[in-house]
Amino acid sequence: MANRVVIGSQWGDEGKAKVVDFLTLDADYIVRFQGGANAGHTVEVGDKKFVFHLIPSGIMHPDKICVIGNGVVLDPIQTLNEIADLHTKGINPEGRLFIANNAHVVLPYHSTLDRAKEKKAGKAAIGTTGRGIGPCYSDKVNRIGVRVGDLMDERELRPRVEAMAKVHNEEFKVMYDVPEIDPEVVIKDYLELGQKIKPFVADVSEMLYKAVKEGKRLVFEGAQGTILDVDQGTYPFVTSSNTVAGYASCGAGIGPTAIDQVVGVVKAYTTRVGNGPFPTELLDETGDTLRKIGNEYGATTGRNRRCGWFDAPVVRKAAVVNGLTHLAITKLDVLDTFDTIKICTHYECDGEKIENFPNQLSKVGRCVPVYEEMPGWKCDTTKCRKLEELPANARKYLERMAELVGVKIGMISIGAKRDQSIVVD
Ligand code: 2SA
Ligand code: MG
Repeated sequence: MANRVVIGSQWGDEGKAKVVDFLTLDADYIVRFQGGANAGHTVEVGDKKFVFHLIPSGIMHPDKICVIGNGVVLDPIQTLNEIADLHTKGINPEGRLFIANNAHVVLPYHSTLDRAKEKKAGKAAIGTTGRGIGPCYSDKVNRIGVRVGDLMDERELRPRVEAMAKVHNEEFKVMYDVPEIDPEVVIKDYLELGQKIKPFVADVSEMLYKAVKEGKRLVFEGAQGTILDVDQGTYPFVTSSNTVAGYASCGAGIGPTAIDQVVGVVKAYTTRVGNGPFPTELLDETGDTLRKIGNEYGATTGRNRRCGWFDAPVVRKAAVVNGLTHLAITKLDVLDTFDTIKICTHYECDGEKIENFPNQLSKVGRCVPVYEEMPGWKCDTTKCRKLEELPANARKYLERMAELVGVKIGMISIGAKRDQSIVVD
């Protein structure tokens, strides 16, 4: 049985949670490896809707173990809120939720700084979620961060917070006009929070190493998407972590040999939330229709998602940088009522044909999408459960996507519910 990484192949919100939930059915461990509470993972089971930001959605399955790896930036307050919320829904995560003791902690000043920086940037703002993700990862690589394991021991926490507060108060406070940090307050508050999350804190890599040796099945749940990756995306309009499959290894503290398959989740069209270039964006009625039918509003911030046609160069890039073995196509049903559907097969830029999404921002901005038009299928696909049950035009659309990307389709989703899934052999 394969260990799989599930990755967003576009700009996030591809429906990863639905695919992860489905693949979780035959997995033992579900592992988050990057990002933080900027993620918004929505799962519908029966008539209940669950939105997760930090805790892997696999927690809904009572026999699964959920892991938050060292690559995640963890806000303990948000984590405790999610744990409390799970209890109200009759789910007890104790004994099967584990948080890496070397994951970095998002402190309140990180979100304050995130928002202050965005405000100061004005028109150049990234359009972040304001959850403090960038400042927390900055502190991590700047070697002034606080880690989850530090919260359990004042001897660890005090020097970390004092170092962080010193830099913050001498530099950021002045640059961004944000309040001063009192290290004593942070130490007191976070030692208390540390006691509350203590039952969940573990040496996660050791645990996963054993699990792999015992032949347990792992699903690594990516957050955001490939084109938001800090190296591969539309830099600087990206998130502050590596969102690609390779980071599952770094961010969970396991070797890359543990990974067998990489599933790229692909929305049947494209969306983006936040600023930055988006070649196939539709700023017209068609874009509004996609947003309405697809319910394209941010799960974390409620922001309108920008909508556009399927963009093959974007997903081709995802195939390349993630080594995708399968595609999982989601939200195909959103296109059910369209007369015709456009596919961007490649771009034209400075007189050149471009098939792979460029790394240079201004070049992306100059790319003009070249479209192919396909007839719609104009019928309800939400009740289809087999590939053969899909209308011929829908199958042709899927085939064309797979052909342009060069990766086979393993799964198709035609609705938010768990059973609205088609497995392709
Ligand atoms: P940040 O907050 O520093 O990570 O923001 C940097 C960029 O990354 C984008 N980003 C996202 N894009 C799509 N979905 C995300 N999660 C939420 C959701 C977003 C929401 O599931 O809908 O609710 O608004 C997510 N998280 C980060 C962000 O828009 C910036 O472009
Ligand atoms: Mg999301």
